[in-house]
Amino acid sequence: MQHLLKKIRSGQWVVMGILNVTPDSFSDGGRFNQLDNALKQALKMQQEGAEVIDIGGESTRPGAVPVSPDEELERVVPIIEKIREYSNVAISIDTSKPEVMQAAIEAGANMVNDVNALHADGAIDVCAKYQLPVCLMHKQGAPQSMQNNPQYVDVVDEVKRYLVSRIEYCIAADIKAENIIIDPGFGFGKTLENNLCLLKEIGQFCTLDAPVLVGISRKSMFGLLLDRAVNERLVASTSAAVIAYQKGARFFRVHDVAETCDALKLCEAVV
Ligand code: YH5
Repeated sequence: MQHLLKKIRSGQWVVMGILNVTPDSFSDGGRFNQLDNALKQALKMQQEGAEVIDIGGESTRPGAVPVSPDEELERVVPIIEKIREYSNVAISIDTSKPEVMQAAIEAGANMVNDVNALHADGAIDVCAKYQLPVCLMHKQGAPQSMQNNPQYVDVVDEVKRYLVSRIEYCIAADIKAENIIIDPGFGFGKTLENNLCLLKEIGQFCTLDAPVLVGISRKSMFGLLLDRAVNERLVASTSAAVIAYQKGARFFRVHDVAETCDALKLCEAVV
């Protein structure tokens, strides 16, 4: 995984494919719940160009119901083990729970993706112990209520300050600066206007000296802007990735791996 961060720092892009293993997965419709389907989906995304597979066992979509650590573990660990049997693709564990981070890492995960930016008790200790890359994401409020009434004076400034403070928190806990990835958290306690503003100004995050991960794929902002259902947001999602690339972002968390890789190859060819 560290080689991928080097790749990003040298200016090349990396795509992370999303693998949801929640029964209520919003855009996979729970179809990939079975182990074999999850494996097939992971290998397909790898073949299409994903260099990281992000595995999440708890839905973080607005209004989602929280799950226990045990239930989340039972969803993600068998899938990580299964993928490891067949592939060396880097695996990211999308969780906020230290127990899940630990078990996922022991099962073969190479990176922690925490939408809660290591706020949970013990989360930072697990990350410091294993010295793996960790993605720190901004959100305002809890998933259950975050979209009710997001409020910012200056969304870019506030998100930037938050991420800088989380980077400092990690450094103080002996997490190496080179292992820290930052993410403005599109859709997490943000209005459509906030999300568009963050996309427009994503270049400001790229100056913070950490790789910037963009997770905008199929999100509700496209539904609001275009009146498109989740499965009709491919063009907007890919276009947003291109915009972010042109402003300096190099790490993309997406559902549609092949299409995003095509678009990014084009971006890279236009120099
Ligand atoms: C992210 O941005 N997002 S889970 C609602 C949607 C579509 C997609 C209704 N984990 C991020 O993908 N991790 C999630 O339409 C993430 N950055 C990082 N680092 C939510 C999600 C989604 C929600």
